[in-house]
Amino acid sequence: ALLPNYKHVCPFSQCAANMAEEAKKLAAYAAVDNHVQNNQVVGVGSGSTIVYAVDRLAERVRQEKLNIVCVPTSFQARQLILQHGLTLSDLDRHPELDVAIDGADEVDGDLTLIKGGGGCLTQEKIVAGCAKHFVVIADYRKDSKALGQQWKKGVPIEVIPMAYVPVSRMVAKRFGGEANLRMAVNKAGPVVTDNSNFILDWKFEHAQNWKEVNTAIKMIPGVVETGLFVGMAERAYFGMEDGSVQIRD
Ligand code: ABF
Repeated sequence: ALLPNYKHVCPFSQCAANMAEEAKKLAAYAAVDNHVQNNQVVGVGSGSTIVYAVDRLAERVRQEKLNIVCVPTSFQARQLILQHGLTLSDLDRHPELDVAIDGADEVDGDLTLIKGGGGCLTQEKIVAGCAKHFVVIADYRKDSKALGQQWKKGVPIEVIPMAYVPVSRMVAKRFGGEANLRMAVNKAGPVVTDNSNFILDWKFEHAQNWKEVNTAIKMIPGVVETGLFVGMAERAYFGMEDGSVQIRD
């Protein structure tokens, strides 16, 4: 069921937050309804939008008695799958997925993505790369003409811990801007990924050829993966402020 209309009962900031949540839900439900069928292996992304997708997936599995196997992209996704009583698998048993559904931090007009705001970019990219179809779900705030217009925190780069200083220096020297070690919220230490690595957030200064930049950054010793997803997403669903869903192919 749709959330109630909050426009007249809450202060503006709360309205905006509720609107964004409703938009996430609309996108997630549309993607699950359009792309998941019986007897499929489904990649489950990470973040807050994917929570709605897993809700819908579990609902459909229950109601339609679907046989669905889920492959997670993170510890969070694994927990979500288990909490919803869905069938958990992995790439050992299911190296080929029918579809992967995931959120994003920013989606440009070419379906190039910035992902990894939640730090799960490497497993997300691996799972997306194993899927026949990779579908993105997002609210209207992620929709962008050019990367950097919406997501201001930079491109996440997962690095082997001992290499974070040289990688940071090389990225800044070669591509401009600065690449800063992501710290835990309490600043007590660096954020550590599910793969026991660190994250650099590269704040770039201008638009670049993202395919070339992605390849070049990945060649730097110590880089595990980047949050640039180029040529991977086949379709994006955006939940909009007016309650509609926009599709980008
Ligand atoms: C993951 O979660 C990411 O790669 C991205 O960083 C984030 C999007 O989160 P949300 O859905 O909470 O905006 O998919």
